[in-house]
Amino acid sequence: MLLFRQLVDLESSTYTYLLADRQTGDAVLIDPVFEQARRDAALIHELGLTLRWTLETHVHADHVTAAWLLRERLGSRIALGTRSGARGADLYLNQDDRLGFGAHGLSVRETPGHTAGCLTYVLDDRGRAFTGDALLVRGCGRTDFQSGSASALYRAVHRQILTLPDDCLLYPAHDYRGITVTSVAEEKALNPRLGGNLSEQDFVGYMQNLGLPHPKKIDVAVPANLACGRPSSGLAPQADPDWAPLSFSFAGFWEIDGRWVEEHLSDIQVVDVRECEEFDGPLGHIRGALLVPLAQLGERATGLAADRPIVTVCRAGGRSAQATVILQRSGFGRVANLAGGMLRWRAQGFPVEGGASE
Ligand SMILES: N[C@@H](CCC(=O)N[C@@H](CS)C(=O)NCC(=O)O)C(=O)O
Ligand SMILES: [Fe+2]
Repeated sequence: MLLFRQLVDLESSTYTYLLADRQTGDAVLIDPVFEQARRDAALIHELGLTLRWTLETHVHADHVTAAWLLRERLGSRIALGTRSGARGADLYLNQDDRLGFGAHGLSVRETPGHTAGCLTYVLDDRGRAFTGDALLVRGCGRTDFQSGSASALYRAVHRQILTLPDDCLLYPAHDYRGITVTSVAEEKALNPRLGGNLSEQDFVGYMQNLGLPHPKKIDVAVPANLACGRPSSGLAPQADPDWAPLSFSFAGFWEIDGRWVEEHLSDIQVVDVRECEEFDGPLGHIRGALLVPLAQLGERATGLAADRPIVTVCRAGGRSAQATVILQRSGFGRVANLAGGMLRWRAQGFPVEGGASE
């Protein structure tokens, strides 16, 4: 069974695709975005997957890839087109190469024109293809920089993409209106630049008159992507909090596990956001925890010490996750949620004050 997720970076309108074999857990990520490395790593971790490869459809001009960051973080390998001109990848891909993940695989079609090194990745069953910026939904990538060529793009799209089965779903690298997917049949009939009866000459004329401004980040993005997204001057990854071994959840919260909390109780403030009767109820509470029911946290936050990190706790870790948001809004930088709340704390055998014995 295939696992498939379409992720978006709203800043650059870039789509990132996660594909994995549900049985083996082997995963690949197409076109990950630098600023989303933490999010993508969290999703991969939470789904129990192993990231084998990051694949680039091309050297992007508008955002930096997360390929290098993910290789550092997760040990994935980097693959992209031989003709991309990028250095530092683990594998350079050419027409008809196949990259497997578990029982699935993606085959490579060279689709130059937006850039010379653009690739389209086609799933084994030809039910889905990832077209990068060669073919967008009712559009296509521009051809006015990075060795672009409108003639080359016209031919590549017609020979390599529109020859796929009519019901093959096409997933682009960008959509600036939030449209997520199209199909070969639709684009063959309805693409206003490349579909219907439009000729190569019609297309070239169209592309010469797009009149688009250059992408805002082109001067940073292209050099960085030619090094597979390796940080350099002017390009630093978001720093992770270093006051404790926190993990970031795909839901967007920083979490901490019970063992570390138990060992560092005297260095932190534990803020329990349950109701009074729960705090004194059968689950008990953590030694030294300060009771501030969630509804009062906003107004009482100013009374918390600013010199010690805060760990929030509740019954199961839900309300306390929201508590981290409230505290961050109130200006606290070092805040984390106790994953699993008192239920997990007790299940792990950590001590409580009050409460009923098991
Ligand atoms: N406003 C965007 C422009 C992005 C852009 O030019 N995107 C390229 C793909 S890298 C493109 O081909 N766009 C096609 C279009 O906008 O029609 C930015 O500054 O990043
Ligand atoms: Fe592009």
